[in-house]
Amino acid sequence: MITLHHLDQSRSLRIIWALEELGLEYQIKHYKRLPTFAAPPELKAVHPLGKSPVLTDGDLTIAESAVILDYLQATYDT
Ligand SMILES: N[C@@H](CCC(=O)N[C@@H](CS)C(=O)NCC(=O)O)C(=O)O
Repeated sequence: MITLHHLDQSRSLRIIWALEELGLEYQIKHYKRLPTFAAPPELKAVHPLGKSPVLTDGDLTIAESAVILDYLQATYDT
């Protein structure tokens, strides 16, 4: 199962767009920004810098929006 670690008001929206365009099944783990607009500390459990987006696909974990988009296209775009 694909899981997108999605932060409010972030470039993670690009990944949702790609997942929808590719017609993939996925789940979203949603993180709300703190009042300071920083990401919440829970995001550090999936990314050492606490940044979003992060995508997991089975045992694979990928950070960086451009790399995630490349991965989705290379793996799932027929
Ligand atoms: N180069 C990274 C940038 C990741 C990044 O800076 N994400 C921002 C949201 S667009 C973030 O997580 N900000 C929260 C924070 O730094 O506390 C990418 O394209 O994925």
